[in-house]
Amino acid sequence: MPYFHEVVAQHPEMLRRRPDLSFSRGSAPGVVAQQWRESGVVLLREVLSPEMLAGCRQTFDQFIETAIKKNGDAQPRANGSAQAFDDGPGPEWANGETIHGSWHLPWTIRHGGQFPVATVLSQLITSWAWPVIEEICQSKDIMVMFGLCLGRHNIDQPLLVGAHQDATAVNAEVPLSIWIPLQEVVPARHSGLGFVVPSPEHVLEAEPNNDVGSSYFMSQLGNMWIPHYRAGDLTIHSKLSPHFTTGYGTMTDRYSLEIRLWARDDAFLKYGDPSMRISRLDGVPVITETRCSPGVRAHGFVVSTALMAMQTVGGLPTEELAAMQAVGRSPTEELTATQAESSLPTEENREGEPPAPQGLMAALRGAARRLVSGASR
Ligand SMILES: O=C(O)CCC(=O)C(=O)O
Ligand SMILES: [Fe+2]
Repeated sequence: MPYFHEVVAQHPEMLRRRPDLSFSRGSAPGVVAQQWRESGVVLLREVLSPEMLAGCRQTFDQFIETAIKKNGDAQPRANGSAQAFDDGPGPEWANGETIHGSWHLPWTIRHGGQFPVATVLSQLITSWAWPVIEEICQSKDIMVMFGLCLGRHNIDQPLLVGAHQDATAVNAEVPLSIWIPLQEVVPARHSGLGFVVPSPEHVLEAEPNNDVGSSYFMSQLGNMWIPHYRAGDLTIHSKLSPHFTTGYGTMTDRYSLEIRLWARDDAFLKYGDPSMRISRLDGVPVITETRCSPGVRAHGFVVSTALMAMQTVGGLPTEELAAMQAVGRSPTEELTATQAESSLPTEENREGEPPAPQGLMAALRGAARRLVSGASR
């Protein structure tokens, strides 16, 4: 079975630019969505700010150094008090990372009061990519399913060729994944992603480890695309798009996020704990609902993400955010739980709602109102 670096050296055409699959600000969302449907993957350029991503990468790296490798000097509670009620890293990392790195649920990746997934999502919903995502989902009412999202630290090891579809490797139902590197990803220098284009329209037969196998890979050499991502670029791949982690053996570090979301639909509610709902209010994307049941230890993250997103869309002044985060850091877990469980009073859910809780949702409501009056000015 061949290694990636050998196959890429023999077939450098895998690295060629694909202008037909690459889009930038100004691309019509309908055109991008159509290409995504036909090919299974699209690259969106210059979506996020490289400076913001560099900060997120640093936070992620500090989390790895202090909470996973445990060779930093951070104390267990140094992450911030309410957030300390959130789950810590999964038990599989008790002895540190593997030689390939590690992967983590979004609410466990935190350091110094920062959640990289919260920061990236806040900018994503105000970016030029958001209308594209809405067009792909064919809805302006989107649910981010946090339990299906991941953050990954990858160490570039030499890898044998292979590929998977998220329909088998992640979830048979969730139609897409958004892959966001927190840095530039240069093929042959950093581990990244590659895709088979166009995507088949069905689930491929896979081995028990979900890999579709090297013979499938070798049969598709003419259809391979390994993009060069600049910091700020992202790809969106469908659940049927065969794709692969590339590995060249350079040992460089790569940090990336996998965001899984779709139109809010009853079929997806089972994946909605914890989750965040983004809808449009007078044309502006706002957080209209958050969900995090008392037993789900992600409240600090959900509260932070919702507040940060509302601040980014312009509805929450900085002072109010600071005050709200102070409330969010209240030492009683129940308080944060109540706040995070409530939802903004949309027309459908206002009835039968308990009295408006003080705190998070009250602030989000105020923010939404301010946005609406601002928008109608
Ligand atoms: O980041 C990686 O190496 C794998 C990511 C992946 O398979 C995905 O986002 O679906
Ligand atoms: Fe995948």
